[in-house]
Amino acid sequence: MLVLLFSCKPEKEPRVLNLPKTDLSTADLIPKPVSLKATYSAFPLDQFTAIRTTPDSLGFPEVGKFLAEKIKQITQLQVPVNTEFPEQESVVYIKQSDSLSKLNKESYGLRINKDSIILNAASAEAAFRGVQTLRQLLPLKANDSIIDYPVWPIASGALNDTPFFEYRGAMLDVARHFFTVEDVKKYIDLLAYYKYNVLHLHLTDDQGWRIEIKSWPKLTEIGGETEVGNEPGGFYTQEDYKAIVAYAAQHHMTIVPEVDMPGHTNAASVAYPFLNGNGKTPKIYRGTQVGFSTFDTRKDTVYSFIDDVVREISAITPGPYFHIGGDESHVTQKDDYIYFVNKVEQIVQKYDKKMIGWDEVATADIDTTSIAQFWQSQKNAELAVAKNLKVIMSPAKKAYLDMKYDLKSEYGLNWAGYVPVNTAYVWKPEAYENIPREHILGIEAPLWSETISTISELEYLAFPRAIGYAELNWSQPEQRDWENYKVRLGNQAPFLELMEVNYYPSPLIDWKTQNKAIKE
Ligand code: TNX
Repeated sequence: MLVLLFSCKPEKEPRVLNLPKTDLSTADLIPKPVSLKATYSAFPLDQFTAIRTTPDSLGFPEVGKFLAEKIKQITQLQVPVNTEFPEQESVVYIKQSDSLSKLNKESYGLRINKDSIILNAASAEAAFRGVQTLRQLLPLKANDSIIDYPVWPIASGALNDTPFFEYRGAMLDVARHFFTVEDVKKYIDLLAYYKYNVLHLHLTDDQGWRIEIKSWPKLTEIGGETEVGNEPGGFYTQEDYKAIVAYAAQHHMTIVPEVDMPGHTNAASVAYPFLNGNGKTPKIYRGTQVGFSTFDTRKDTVYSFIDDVVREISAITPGPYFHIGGDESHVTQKDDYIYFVNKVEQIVQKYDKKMIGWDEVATADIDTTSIAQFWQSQKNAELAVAKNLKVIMSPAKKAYLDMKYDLKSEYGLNWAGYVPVNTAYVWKPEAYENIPREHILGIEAPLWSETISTISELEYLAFPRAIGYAELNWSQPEQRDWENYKVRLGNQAPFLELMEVNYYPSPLIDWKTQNKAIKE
């Protein structure tokens, strides 16, 4: 009956929708935006919605298509992007704004009205961050009582947003256990939803070498075959790595490749024994001890090898960084270590990359353009600051995703203590251990893989803690609040379950789960 009535109406007659009252200020947004004002109405996302973007080559149309794809996954709606069609009634505009680009390259503003959504963004990158906010506002279930077809009402209001830290990272150790391209893509999907912009891949270690180097094929022929335990290992061909880089770029994320040296190099030395500097015959290693391997730092051939490795990886890495590791070189003499880091820094710079190293690299005479990653030693981090380096914050006690949550944790280590969900969230990265705010690029949360070998185990350790680091990285310090965060985190359960994420159902959180096992 209703359908008939509608089809008789003139085409342009506006719909009469019985939109629900909403309150944008109580939305479960993580990270929390800078400012937000509710107008208590709603934008009806439905079969008459369209997306229009700035039609230029700056990447806006791709962001529009990304949004359409994500809307389709939840609603089955095919929202057209930048196409003409007469029936559009509610439009999502994604526009470049020059005034915002003066603020910060990731700043955006969102106006949600009854018939339009306007996402103003400094850049496509900023638009992509704003699209994540929009995704978080999209109800997972349609409202069927508005009109005789499904409508997903989006709470109306206005929101302005900009990141606190510029470097919002996660690290995945694919060396101790290998993770496939598909696994890495799923991790990227989840990180991007929470506005991460960096994924650091720990590609080499004592137990395995995971990236094809064409000029040194045995690295993966031999080093790709092993991992911790008796599992089969694996490696990325350069094409695989490029696919990861491209997928990350579609999500406005940068890949940081790490080749860990001069320690953590047993797998490379097994493949090419001339590299070895610990005086022993290199043998395949499947255990989890650290600190026994080192390159020979005084051989020129070692540096020509490193030159090839850095050159090949840099050529397929569009991001600005190359991570040289540099941690736990316990069997490298101190002067050899300094000599090594200085030489490798020059190689990295020769290929136009900025060097990142674990905090020990601050003991060498490195350049101010290099970056130290604070994982354990406050002394090294302070040394980095004294040398005027920037610092990435990854203190193990707070930010290590491979630390167990508590006594009951199925996976993880505990050498830096237990890191329950509240410990991971309640700290101030901008005021930690005397490192001045101006030196801090942001938090990176490392996930070492000695105890995990599947994507589901990875998810157990990363989620929900990685969501908390997202908020510490993006939101202003005065916006962070454990009691309030806890509620928003509990409300992530339906999304995480829809994405089939095996998150740890921490008893500290009241999970709004659909999953019976967690409810009980
Ligand atoms: C220390 S953190 C390491 C890694 C281990 C990790 C385990 C760092 C720079 N080195 O080699 O995997 O602890 O938590």
